Amino acid sequence: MSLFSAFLLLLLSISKTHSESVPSENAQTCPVIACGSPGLNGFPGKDGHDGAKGEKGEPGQGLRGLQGPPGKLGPPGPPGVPGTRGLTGQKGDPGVCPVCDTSMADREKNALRNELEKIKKWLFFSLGKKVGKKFFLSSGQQMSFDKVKALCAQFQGSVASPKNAEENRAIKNVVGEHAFLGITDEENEGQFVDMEGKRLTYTNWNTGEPNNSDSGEDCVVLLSDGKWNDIPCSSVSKVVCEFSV
Ligand code: MMA
Ligand code: CA
Repeated sequence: MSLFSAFLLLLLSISKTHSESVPSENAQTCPVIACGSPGLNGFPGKDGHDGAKGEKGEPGQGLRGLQGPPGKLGPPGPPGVPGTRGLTGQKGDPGVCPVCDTSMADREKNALRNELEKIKKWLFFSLGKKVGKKFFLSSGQQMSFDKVKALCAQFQGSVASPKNAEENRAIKNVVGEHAFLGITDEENEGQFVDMEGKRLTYTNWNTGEPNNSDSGEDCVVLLSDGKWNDIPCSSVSKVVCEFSV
């Protein structure tokens, strides 16, 4: 008998002995076969399959995480209420309008002004009696002082009243002979004033004048040499008016 055969025979005998010694489920109820003592516990069985997934647990109580990065920029909000009115700015420079209607009116005004200046120059050239901003003119008539005053006023002028030697000379050149000046002492005897009532700052009295001859000389005339003499206001003399240019 080979060694292999002997091993098989041994296995077979062990298996037979074991099947006889292990009690069946009906072993206790078996009335004939006497029960043996219980066998030893077998080895634990294999692990079972995974069970069904459990329900979601309660939130954890772990530590709070770090603050995340800032979110995206939101949409712009609605406009705010209007602010209070600012301070008024400085006046701007005058505008230029080379094509509009007002420029036409301005051009016409300028043309008229230029024409007027030209005519004035002809007058000054012809009569040659302009001094500074004063222009002296005579009507060539002779009349009392009150009438001279009225006539000059009628033409937006006043009786010639020299404020300096140049003006005095200009008046003399206008008339050449006795002309009333816009100077009187009708208000206060001996206190000569101009047509605005102002004290004189320039005088050119003839020698011995003013003498208020016969106590009735409150007006003044320019003599042919340019000197002054006081005479009665009722006497007649040449008209010379002064106009502002
Ligand atoms: C003289 C002289 C003047 C006076 C006149 C009045 C000729 O001049 O006295 O002062 O005003 O006479 O006619
Ligand atoms: Ca006199």
